Amino acid sequence: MSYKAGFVGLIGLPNAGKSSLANMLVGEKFSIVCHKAQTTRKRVLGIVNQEGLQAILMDAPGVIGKSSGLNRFLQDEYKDVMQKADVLVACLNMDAKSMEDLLRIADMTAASGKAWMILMTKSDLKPHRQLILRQKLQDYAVPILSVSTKQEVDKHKELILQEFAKLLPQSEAPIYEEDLFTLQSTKDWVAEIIREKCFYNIHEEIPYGLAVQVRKYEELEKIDRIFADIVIEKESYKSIVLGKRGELIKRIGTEARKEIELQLDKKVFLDLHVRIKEKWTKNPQAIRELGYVVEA
Ligand SMILES: Nc1nc2c(ncn2[C@@H]2O[C@H](COP(=O)(O)OP(=O)(O)OP(=O)(O)O)[C@@H](O)[C@H]2O)c(=O)[nH]1
Ligand SMILES: [Mg+2]
Repeated sequence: MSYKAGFVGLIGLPNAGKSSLANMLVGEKFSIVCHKAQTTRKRVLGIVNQEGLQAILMDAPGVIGKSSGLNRFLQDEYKDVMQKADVLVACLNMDAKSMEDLLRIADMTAASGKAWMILMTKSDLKPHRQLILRQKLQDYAVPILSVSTKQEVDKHKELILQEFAKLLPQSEAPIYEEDLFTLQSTKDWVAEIIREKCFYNIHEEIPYGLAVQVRKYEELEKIDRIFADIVIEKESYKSIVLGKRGELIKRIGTEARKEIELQLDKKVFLDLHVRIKEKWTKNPQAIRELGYVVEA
């Protein structure tokens, strides 16, 4: 029987539901999700293994038109994902502000010259829009599916994987071991979970200039001891991140710890510390130091 394997790049606007979709397909939460735009920064790889198929999903940042500082990294990162993927999925979210933005994503994906397909994400929202969009997209002559991560998940998953199996290249064998579902290290994953809890709990623009770095990870027999920094770009943000009597950072720590413990199935001690790195999102060297580097 023929075997198919390769990399699938998820391309869409910020907040299009790419990470939610990736988690749904993999069946594990390997990529963080938030209602705020620009949650995903560095690409995260998740692996779906099925009989005759290995799809390596590359969850990328959303497509943005800005190109300085941290935004420059986000732009370089999705472009690199587009280049490295075997198959591209244009994720067109039904709750996007404008239809033109969605058509632009489709055009951009088509222009790559790669095998691709369209997924209309968040299909539980605005059903009327789906019909109009479907008509406008017909000329591309690529598969179009609708998907919601909130309804009929198994059905959607099966249909999408069937399309991947058609589009991905033949391969002699799986590219990665079949019992892996992500290539992210525990340390990086933990930093992402903490960043997700910051995104949910801290308001206004602060999360966009916030990074998390795990300083020390001690794996003991009965407990993992994790020491992490929440890095912000302005001194004046510190009191906001800490909250009254340190209540906010405590809540962030508790939420992150609970999720990490659940996933690792182990007790965790989590120590969070706020560190200020003035204007790091505008400083290319600081951006790199915080791990935002497009891999060669
Ligand atoms: N109604 C509805 N909401 C969804 C669906 N999928 C995702 N969402 C929500 O949409 C928001 C954004 O989801 P993400 O998966 O973080 O989107 P993303 O495209 O990865 O966003 P960035 O990483 O910021 O580019 C979250 O609040 C999700 O809960 C869906 O199928 N239906
Ligand atoms: Mg994302």
